[in-house]
Amino acid sequence: MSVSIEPLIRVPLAELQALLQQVFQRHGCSEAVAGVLAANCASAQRDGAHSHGVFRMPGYVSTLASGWVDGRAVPEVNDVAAAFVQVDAKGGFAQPALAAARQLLVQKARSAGIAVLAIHNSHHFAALWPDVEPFAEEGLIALSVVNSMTCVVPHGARKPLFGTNPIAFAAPCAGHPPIVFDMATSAMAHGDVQIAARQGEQLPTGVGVDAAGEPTTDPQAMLDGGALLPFGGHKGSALSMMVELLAAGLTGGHFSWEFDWSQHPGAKTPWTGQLIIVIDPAKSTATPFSYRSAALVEQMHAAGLSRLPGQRRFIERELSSDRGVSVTEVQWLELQGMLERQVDE
Ligand code: NDP
Ligand code: PYC
Repeated sequence: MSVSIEPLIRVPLAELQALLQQVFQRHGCSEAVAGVLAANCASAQRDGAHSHGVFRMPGYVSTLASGWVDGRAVPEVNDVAAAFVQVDAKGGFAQPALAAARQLLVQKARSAGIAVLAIHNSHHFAALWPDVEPFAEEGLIALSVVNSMTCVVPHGARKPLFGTNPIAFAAPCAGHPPIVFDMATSAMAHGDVQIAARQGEQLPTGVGVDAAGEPTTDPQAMLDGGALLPFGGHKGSALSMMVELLAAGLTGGHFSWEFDWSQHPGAKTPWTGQLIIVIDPAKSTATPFSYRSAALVEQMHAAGLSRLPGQRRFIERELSSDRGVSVTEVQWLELQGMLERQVDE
């Protein structure tokens, strides 16, 4: 879904990232946290992942202003077992927690063949692919899940309970970019529903329900007391349940319904948990994995596939590198404004 039909400007990635870093610091993040979040948000914008790029900045800023998240948190990394790392994000963002534990996680994965990173007490407000793609770039396979905030009705239930709960996967592929997918287990990401509402668009049936629990195509009705549905009926619902179990049940983070942000007006970032599993395919005695994944990709193309998951982003990335990252004029001005003042979303 495109973010807007407003006039666009094109900005070098480094310039956008530097501005985002300043905004995060201006609104209470430490330099280290601001650096990680700015890189994440700029890369989403670069790749055309609009629901989790610059669009998210007002939400980050209002959340920081509300005192709901600690932008200066220093994560505590615990080496709990041969293949298990735990991080207490200390009420800060999940990405700096991953950054703090990453070296140990990779070391364990390369030694044991597999390693788990369990993050809790963390806020994740971003796309998930930036958390897994770099592992594939260094030859590893990575799978991550994060739960969000109650807004999805489990299949067969009457009330929302689950979050939009994405699953992201990345694997190396010889002679090709990594194979990466990243998908909400809801029929649509909450961010895309917000964008549709702002643009006055209608959504397909099966995406969500209104406040009375009746099917609706109106995104605003889904946001105003309504809810989303899992993708694929009972199948997406089972995956969403799995995400709750792994990202919250296993890590010690909050389930999507377990936190109460009502005393923090402006808070938008889910206070939950995240799990990352990293596998070193070099430990397999079979044909090197990246050749096997390349064989699969080639057969998929031979079967008529025109596009792989992740491919749209890689094409956008190339365009951004040639022409600069697209940002609407309004967003650019808003970012400048965020350097001057607090923002209410
Ligand atoms: P999409 O439905 O847009 O895409 C899901 C995946 O399918 C992507 O890997 C995408 O690749 C791929 N894809 C899309 N269309 C095709 C196609 N025609 N053929 C092959 N592959 C295709 O994503 P969602 O709306 O489900 O999620 C959007 C973002 O929201 C994600 O980054 C997710 O992490 C984020 N999110 C974050 C949450 C959080 O709590 N932090 C909660 C929920 C969502 P490509 O990228 O190349 O288009
Ligand atoms: O788009 O569903 C979403 C989402 C939730 C938290 C961050 N993004």
